[in-house]
Amino acid sequence: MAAKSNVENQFSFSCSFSVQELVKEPVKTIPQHYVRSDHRRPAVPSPTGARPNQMLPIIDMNQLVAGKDSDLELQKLHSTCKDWGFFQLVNHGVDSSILEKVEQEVEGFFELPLEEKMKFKTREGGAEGYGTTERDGGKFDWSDRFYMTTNPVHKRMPHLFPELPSSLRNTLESYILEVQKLGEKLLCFMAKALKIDEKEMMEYSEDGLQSLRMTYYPPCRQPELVMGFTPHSDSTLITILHQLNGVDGLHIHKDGVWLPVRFLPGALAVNVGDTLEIFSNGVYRSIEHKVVPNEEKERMSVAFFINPKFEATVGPSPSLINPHNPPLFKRVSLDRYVEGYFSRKLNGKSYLQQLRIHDNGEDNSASA
Ligand SMILES: O=C(O)CCC(=O)C(=O)O
Repeated sequence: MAAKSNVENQFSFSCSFSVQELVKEPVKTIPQHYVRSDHRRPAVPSPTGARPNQMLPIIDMNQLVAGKDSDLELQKLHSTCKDWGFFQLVNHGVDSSILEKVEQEVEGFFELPLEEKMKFKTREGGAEGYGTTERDGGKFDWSDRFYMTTNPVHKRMPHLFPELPSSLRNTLESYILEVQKLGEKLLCFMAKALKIDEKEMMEYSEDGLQSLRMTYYPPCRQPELVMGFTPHSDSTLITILHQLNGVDGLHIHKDGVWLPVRFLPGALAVNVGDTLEIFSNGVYRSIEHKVVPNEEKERMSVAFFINPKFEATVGPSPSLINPHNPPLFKRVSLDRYVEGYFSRKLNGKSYLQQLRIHDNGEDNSASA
């Protein structure tokens, strides 16, 4: 058999590193390392039996802050975090010009030649940087990502955020300031609804660990065979998601079924993460979600992850715990919690289950 030429080698290397590169050539057969085993495939509704995507519940930030029915809106926020763990936020205060700029800049980043993007590639054993992600069973998600810590600023990897093209970096800096403010406000409203002192919530989360992921999902002719993003819940307090170009694809796991969801143009999606489920002692629920690629269109998103501060202990809020409401989760330092999350392959809510205290009341946090 003839040896592969350099060009062929280069092409197969690029394709194994980037799905975006792979689809630049017409893909006749989806490579096996993207094809999920039968029980891990997304259930994609057939076009004839397709149900319209479910509209996520809407929370109006203006109503929460100053509306005449702000108590009602707070109640709605509370019940949505309990029942859905996912909502879309309107009148969120992030200027539409910033949202549009983020869209342009992130799109511009993914359009860069591969060798430019490879300067940011994920390093051996690390979680941060640019690349595709291997999942359980050696399969890869049908997406390219760029994940990085953004706060505390001294935890930013010197070869990632500071080295981004300056217009992307400046745009992300402006966006981050906006979503940080928004996240703080939302967490305070959630604390209020949970009857936790807002000061306690602020002390827990202010200037906390924050990170950002930009994801590019190329179109896929056979979306039923692949996974754009493997089912998972976020390890965060909350995540704020900007679906950049209005192409749907997010599915959430609610009441035992996967629901494809859609948002209003300009809305931001917010979801409860595992640490908030733990902090609220199980009152709020983090929600498993996944992404199924679109058959014809590319999809892009930016997720902003808000976590407790580094010195914090992940555990139920002390002000919620009493003899009638014992802790449902173990306590573990944020460092160990994050390390545990990233050292496992993503698998739905399995990490959260590990932190659950069993019926015998045992709190063996050393094993978490
Ligand atoms: O792209 C999306 O809609 C979801 C992304 C996501 O779940 C993540 O980045 O953790």
